[in-house]
Amino acid sequence: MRILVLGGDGYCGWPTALYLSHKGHEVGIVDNFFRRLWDHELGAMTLTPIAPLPDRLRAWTKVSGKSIESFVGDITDYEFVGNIFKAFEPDTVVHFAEQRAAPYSMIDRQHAVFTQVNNVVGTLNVLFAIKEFQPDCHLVKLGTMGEYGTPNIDIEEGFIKIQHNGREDVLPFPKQPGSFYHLSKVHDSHNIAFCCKIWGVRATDLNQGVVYGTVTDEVALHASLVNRFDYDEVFGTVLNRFCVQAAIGHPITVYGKGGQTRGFLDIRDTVRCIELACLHPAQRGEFRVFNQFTEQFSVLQLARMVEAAGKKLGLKVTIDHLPDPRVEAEEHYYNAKHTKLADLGLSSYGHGQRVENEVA
Ligand code: NAD
Ligand code: USQ
Repeated sequence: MRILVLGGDGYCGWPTALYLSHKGHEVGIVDNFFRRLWDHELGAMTLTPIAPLPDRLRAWTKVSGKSIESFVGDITDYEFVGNIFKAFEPDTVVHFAEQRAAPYSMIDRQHAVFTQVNNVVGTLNVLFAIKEFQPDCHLVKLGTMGEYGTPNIDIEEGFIKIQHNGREDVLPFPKQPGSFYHLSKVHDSHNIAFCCKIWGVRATDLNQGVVYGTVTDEVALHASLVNRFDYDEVFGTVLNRFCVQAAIGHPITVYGKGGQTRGFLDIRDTVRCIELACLHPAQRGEFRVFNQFTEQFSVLQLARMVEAAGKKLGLKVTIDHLPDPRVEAEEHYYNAKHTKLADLGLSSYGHGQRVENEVA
């Protein structure tokens, strides 16, 4: 397949591009290096020293004998997006290219507006480019489990059967996102579903849980292929942060009671989920939603697991409960379905574990 990876210089996009290239697909990467710029803005840095994209691509060609084309530019610029579609003619577009940190989107008005404009306009441009230049192209879009929030009922994969006043319908699952970032994903989902309906676009919305880890088989092949690993309080996700805290002797920063429960997956599963979605495309006009995670943990359970793992390594790990800087339920019911990717053949690297929320 000819697969265009938007956001291919990022944490999930880079290992995905390499995995797809390794599997024999023709891969193109699109990125404008916003993510590297936000590090400068925040005074933060990936723990692993990532190489510039041209060096990464040269290293990949050297170790694999395969080449990945790159297109540097901003997907909120429609002319740029249109030109890439004309040049690359993708069968599939995998869209990672968004501002993805909830805390970044909550800094102030400017960051909230930036996040929503960047994410919503970028996705709209991709949808219009599919309609104008490549109507049969399958859009594989990264959404988030956080679109659903934490309702007091089981979370379905995208849709729920509802009976109301004696009538029945299958409707989009209610969305209760917890940040301007998560809201941008809800807006995207609505726009994508609408374009599937009116133009016959084929799309898969992958509601991904929190990703952990950094190494995949491909990024391990050469020092210049190393993936980014964020641990700062804005872009660092919870398990990655806890591991770094344990390693340096910093108390683990559990926000509030730690009963916040989320779906998680190993980065090696992210890349496999994406290929599965590409290989089994949605039908013309179909808007599919897959919940993309393999394990479910509360924040406190993660802290305890990291504490136990640290102990085995001879580290003295302590756990702190800090006031929660976010507005979120610290104790809640959580049971999210995630069978559709498994039905397509996903066998996970994770523990496949569903641990009940011990605080709740
Ligand atoms: P990331 O920030 O590391 O990568 C995103 C990439 O997109 C960056 O390289 C950035 O420069 C690029 N980008 C952003 N805006 C762009 C624009 N307007 N034009 C061109 N390039 C642009 O993020 P990530 O962790 O790799 O996440 C990728 C996607 O997966 C995001 O959509 C995110 O919401 C979703 N996701 C991530 C996680 C996670 O735990 N990391 C979990 C669930 C969903
Ligand atoms: N948390 C702590 N301590 C920390 C950091 C986080 O207790 O030091 C808690 C948060 O309060 C939250 C949970 O851990 O309850 C998860 O936070 P996170 O920063 O790891 O993840 P989140 O903000 O939800 O965002 C991340 C990605 C985002 C993706 C989302 C998937 O940054 O791109 O959409 O995970 S999901 O959580 O399923 O929405």
